[in-house]
Amino acid sequence: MAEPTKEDIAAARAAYHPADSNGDGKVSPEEEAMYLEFKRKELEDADAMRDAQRKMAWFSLAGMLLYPAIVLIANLIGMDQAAKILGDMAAVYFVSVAAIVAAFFGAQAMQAKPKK
Ligand SMILES: [Ca+2]
Repeated sequence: MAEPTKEDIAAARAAYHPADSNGDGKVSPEEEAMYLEFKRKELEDADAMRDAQRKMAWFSLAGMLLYPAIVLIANLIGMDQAAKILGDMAAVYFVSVAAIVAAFFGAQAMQAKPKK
């Protein structure tokens, strides 16, 4: 059997439509409706993901900024053990949260760049 030429591949690509799920070369109204529904879901998912990431970044940032205050409060209300544990955890906690926040803003910056 002959190998498909570049022209064959180009023709197959041109005939292909992502909405044509049964591959008959036509997009029926059902296929179109399904395709649009699928696209809508995709957009909703991407939107929900962005919201979740944004919430997570803000939550991390708030935790980072409130951390010293929480240590102080624990100390003031006499929870010395809690204050000590929080103090011991601080190094790991700050690095982890900084990584989360950096990853979030890094991803945002990458997405903002136009695709080549
Ligand atoms: Ca079809």
